[in-house]
Amino acid sequence: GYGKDKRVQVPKEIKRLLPKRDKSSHKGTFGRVGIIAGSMGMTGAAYLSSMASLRTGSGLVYSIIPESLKEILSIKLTEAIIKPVEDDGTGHFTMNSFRQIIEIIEDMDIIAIGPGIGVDDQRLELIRKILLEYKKPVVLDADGINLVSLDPTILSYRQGPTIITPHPGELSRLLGVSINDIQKGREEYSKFTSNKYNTITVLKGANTVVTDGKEKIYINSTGNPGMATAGSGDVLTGMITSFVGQGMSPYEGAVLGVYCHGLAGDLVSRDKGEYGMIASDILNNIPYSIKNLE
Ligand code: NPW
Ligand code: AMP
Ligand code: MG
Repeated sequence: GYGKDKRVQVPKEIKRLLPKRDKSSHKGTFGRVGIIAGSMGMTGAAYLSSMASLRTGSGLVYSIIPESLKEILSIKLTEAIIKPVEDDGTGHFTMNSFRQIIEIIEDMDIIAIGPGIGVDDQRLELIRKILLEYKKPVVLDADGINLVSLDPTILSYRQGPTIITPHPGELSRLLGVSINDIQKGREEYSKFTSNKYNTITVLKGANTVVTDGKEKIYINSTGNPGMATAGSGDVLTGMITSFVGQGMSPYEGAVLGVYCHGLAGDLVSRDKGEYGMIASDILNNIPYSIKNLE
């Protein structure tokens, strides 16, 4: 059968990271996650990250989006709860989105912020206020990283854990170091970022690095170049957010997210090869990926 072709050996150090599910658990047990994502033209980023959280086992996923996008995303997202917030009229978050967002995320165990939100001054002020007010774990990705790069001191004031998931281009913007230099010192720049900004850092690309900047560092072995495709990182964001929202520590949730995301990509590659792989294929293989650890 289909599921049987998806079996692989997983190292026991990875397997033991996946929490066992208690028989008496209910959806509240598996975390409420808030995904702040999307803008006009980038509804896919909100779709992929929200669905990835659901596919990774979150009990409740709240997709917090600019209100102009609510019709399209209500159709695309069946299981996520849609939380449209006031936008600028063109499908982008503004400062005016703040009051509603902060009220919604009060009840969340974790938020992700950034996929496909775009960059401007209004959104810089918005993310500054959210990161200051919200004290629980945050996964910061994509335009969330690009915004914070305009004033990195924002990160220094954060209370509560931050997991940052840059690709080399995004880390280059944050640190003001060339992509070339970052690629030549991936582990060193990842540790530097964690120490400077008090983050768990996930530097993406072949052999993704995860580190707390202190004694913990993990170099990933799963994944393949077929994953260099639009939206692939948005899927990872949803996965890490989900694992940490289910109670894993930020570091272990990031490691497990990175491992299972790469494995999902490897399962796609076995089946379809690398050329035709799209992010939705990775998303749809999350269950088969995680099943190898259950
Ligand atoms: P180059 O020039 O290609 O060689 P951006 P983005 C570099 C959303 N999306 N190794 C790259 O280098 C995202 O969530 C929405 C080395 C270039 O300089 C974001 O919010 C989609 N270099 C937003 O779009 C689908 C690397 O980084 C720069 C590298 C913009 O995100 C697509 C590009 O970075 C997308 O996910 C590597 N491994 N990886 C949707 N359907 O809604 C990247 N670079 O300008 O931040 O652009 O990553 O596309
Ligand atoms: P993003 O650039 O944000 O869409 O993220 C791309 C995702 O695909 C990250 O998780 C990368 O680690 C992964 N990826 C991209 N290229 C490769 C590669 N050559 N080998 C393994 N993983 C890759
Ligand atoms: Mg990305």
